[in-house]
Amino acid sequence: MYSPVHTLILGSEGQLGSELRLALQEKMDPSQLLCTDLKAGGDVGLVRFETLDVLDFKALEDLFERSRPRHVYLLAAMLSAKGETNPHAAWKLNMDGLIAVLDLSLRYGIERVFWPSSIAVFGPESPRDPAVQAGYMDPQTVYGISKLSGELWCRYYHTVHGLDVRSLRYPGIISWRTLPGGGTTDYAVDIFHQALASQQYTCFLQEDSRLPMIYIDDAIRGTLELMNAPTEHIRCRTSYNLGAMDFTPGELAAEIRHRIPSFTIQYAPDFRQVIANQWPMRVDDRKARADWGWSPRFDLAATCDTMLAALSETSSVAR
Ligand code: AKB
Repeated sequence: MYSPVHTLILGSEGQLGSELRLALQEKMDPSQLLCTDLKAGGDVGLVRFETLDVLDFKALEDLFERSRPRHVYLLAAMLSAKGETNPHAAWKLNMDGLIAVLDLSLRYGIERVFWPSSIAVFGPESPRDPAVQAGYMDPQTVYGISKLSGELWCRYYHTVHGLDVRSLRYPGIISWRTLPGGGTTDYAVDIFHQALASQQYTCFLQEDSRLPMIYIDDAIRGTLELMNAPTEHIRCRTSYNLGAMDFTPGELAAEIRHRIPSFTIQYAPDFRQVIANQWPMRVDDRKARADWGWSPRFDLAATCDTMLAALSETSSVAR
């Protein structure tokens, strides 16, 4: 039996969830934070943690009943590349999980819900440079279809039921504490690990494949700024484009080579290239900037400096 908590994170041990947990742990009384995931991840300190499958509706319902959160972050999802290898499982997790959480949030009077969308909502016929906030969308991956459908469900629950659900379309997220799992933008994380471990990397995207990206600190800050913004400032109830930087594997490799001169890269594009070709090169995030003051802080150089310093530090601690 739990006493009520302020914030519930569902999917707290993934790339985004684990960093959000750390950020919230610093900002609030840890006893007010409840985290769940399919399996335990890192050290959660004083934060309460339960293993939970968001597709287990009874368990989810029981969790809402016991913890009565005010804010809920639903971060459990299957990403683009993994989703293409198991489309039905991706659809089930990404859709059924969302609708269950939206229903329970209504029933338990949750004040604010956060759900992540992605640049995967765009497709080959969408404007790519930049992707506009509201335009033609034709996602070709199951992940992208689930994200676009999820955005419409979020807006539906807001319009019809008044649920305060907020969302961001994340670009590729670059972080060092955990590895991303199953995305098309994962190369931009793996490359740093390999650059330090073996000074060489074989990239699954081609040299000139430009994609929008964001450093994790900006992604977390943006998420919390969106969640803390006054309700009347949230004028987009599907999901906000979130821009930070964009680069190609070739440009990222060159930045790494400035810092590790022996670093080399080869290119061996695989099925993820087809996905990357359909995604935007840049995003137009003027709506997020205008509505709730979004402004990124990390560019490519700052991201490289921070990633290499953090990963060098963690590998020297491990030695
Ligand atoms: C992926 O590559 O699938 C994700 C995303 C951009 O949503 N990182």
